[in-house]
Amino acid sequence: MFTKILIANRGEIARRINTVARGMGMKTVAVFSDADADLPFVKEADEAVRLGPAPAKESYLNVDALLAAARQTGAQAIHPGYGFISENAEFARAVSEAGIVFVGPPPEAMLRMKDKSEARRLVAAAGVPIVPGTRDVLPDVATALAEAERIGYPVLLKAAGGGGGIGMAVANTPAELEKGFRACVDRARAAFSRDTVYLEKYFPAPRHLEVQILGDLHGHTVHLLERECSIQRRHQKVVEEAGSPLFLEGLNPAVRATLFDAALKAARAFGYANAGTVEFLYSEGAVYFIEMNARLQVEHPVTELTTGVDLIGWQFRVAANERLTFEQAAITRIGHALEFRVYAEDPVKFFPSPGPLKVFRPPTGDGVRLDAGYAEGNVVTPFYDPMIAKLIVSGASRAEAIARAKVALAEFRIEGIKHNLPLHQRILEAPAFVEGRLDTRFLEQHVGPPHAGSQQTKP
Ligand code: MV4
Repeated sequence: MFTKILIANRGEIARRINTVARGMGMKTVAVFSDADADLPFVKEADEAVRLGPAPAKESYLNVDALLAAARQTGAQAIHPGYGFISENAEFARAVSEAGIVFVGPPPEAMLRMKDKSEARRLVAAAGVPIVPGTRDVLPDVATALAEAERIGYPVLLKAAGGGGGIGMAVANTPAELEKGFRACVDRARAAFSRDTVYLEKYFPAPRHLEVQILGDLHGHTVHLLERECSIQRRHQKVVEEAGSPLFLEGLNPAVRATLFDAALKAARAFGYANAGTVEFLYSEGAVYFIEMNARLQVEHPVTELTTGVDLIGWQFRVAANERLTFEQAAITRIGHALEFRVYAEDPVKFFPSPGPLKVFRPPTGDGVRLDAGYAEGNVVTPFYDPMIAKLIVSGASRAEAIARAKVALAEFRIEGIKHNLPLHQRILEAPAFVEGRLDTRFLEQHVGPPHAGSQQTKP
C-alpha cells in the first residue's frame, strides 16, 4: 500500500478520503485554494499545500500546481475525488508519467466513455440495452430529421461531449428539431471540446437508476447493486437512496437482473477498473444505458452503508494493484440508506447562497451520518459547488430510514446562509416519496414551492 497520498479535492470528499487513507496507515497531503485555507479538510490532513487563488482554474483544476504539490511532498498516489480533474484522462496520464499513481480508472477506459455517442456504440455491441436513437453523431439537420422520423417523436438532442444533462434539447416536432439542432450544436461547440450531437427517443418522466461498479487490475469486476437518483432539480441531484424502491421486497426481479447484467457488460466493454457508475433510465418496465461515469460519485455512501463495502478503501487497494478479495455472490444489501444533499442555496430561486455559517449543528442519532465540508464559523464562498454537506441516514428498512431522517432533519440547525433543509422535509412528507413512486419529475409534481412564511435564515 502507499505510504503517502495526495487528495486533489476539497470539502466533504477531501475529508472522507483523508479519514479513510489515515485509517489505512497512509500519510495524507491536502491541497487548497486561498478561499479554503480555514476549512477542516486542510487542518485534518498531515500536510497541506497551497495551490493558488480561489478560482478553480487557478487551483483545483491547475494540473501543474497539483503535480508540483505531489512531487514536492513525495506523494505516491493522487486521489481526485469527484468533479474537478477526476474524469480528466489527460490529467490521469500526466500523473502516471510523473511516476505517481492515479487513484481511478485507466486513462484508456476514461477516453472510451468520454464521447457519449461512441460509448453507446461500444456498449450496444456488448449486448447492453441503450435508449433507441442514432448509431452515429448527426452530420446535418437533414439526417437529424430523417432519423427522428425513424425513432418517433418526441426526441432528445444530446451533445456527444456532454453528459450529466448538459446541452440537451427536446424536440416534439420536425420544426422544433430544426430549431434545436443549430442551438444544440452551437452550445456544444461553446461548452465542450467537440460540437457533435446525436438523437435519442425522449422519455418524459423516467426513473434514474445507477449501478456501482468496482473492478481490479486483474480482470475481476463486480457491481455493488443499484442506487435510485430520480429526485433532482436542474440536473442537480437532491436525494439519493440505496436501494431503489422499484426493487424493494423482491419487486421486479427480472428488471433488476437485466440492470446488473447490463452494468457489468458496460463496465467490461470500457475496460473499466477502480470505482465507477453506470447510469440508466428506467421507463415502463425497461432499462436503458445512458452513460458511464469514471469517478467515485457524490452519493457513494448509500452504497457503502448498505453493502458494507468501503469504496474509497478499495479504490486505494485496486490502485495499488491489489485484487478484490470478494465475489459477486458476497454482495447483498443490508437495510436501506438515504442521502440528502445540503446546499447553500436560495430555496425559492435555487441560486447559490454563500455566506458565514454562523450556526452549524448537525444531528446525531442511530443511523445518522453527516459528511460535511464545513464547520460552524466557516464561510461558504461563491467559488465552488454550493453543496456544503451530505446527511446520510440508514435503517433496517426504508420506513425506518425515513423515520430517522425526519428526526435528523428537524434537529439540524443551520443559520447564516439560506439552505434547502426545508425542501428535504417537504420531500419526506410527500405521499409519492413515502410510496416510492419516483421519477425525474418528482419535485415539480409532488413538492411545491416553500411556504410563504417559512423562514430559512435568521437575521
Ligand atoms: C434522457 C432523459 C429522457 N430521455 N434521455 C439527464 C442527465 C443525463 N445523464 C441524461 N438525462 C436525461 N436523459 C432520454 N432519452 C431524461 C434525462 C433527465 C434526467 C436523467 C437523470 C436524472 C435526472 C434527469 C432529469 C431530467 C432529465
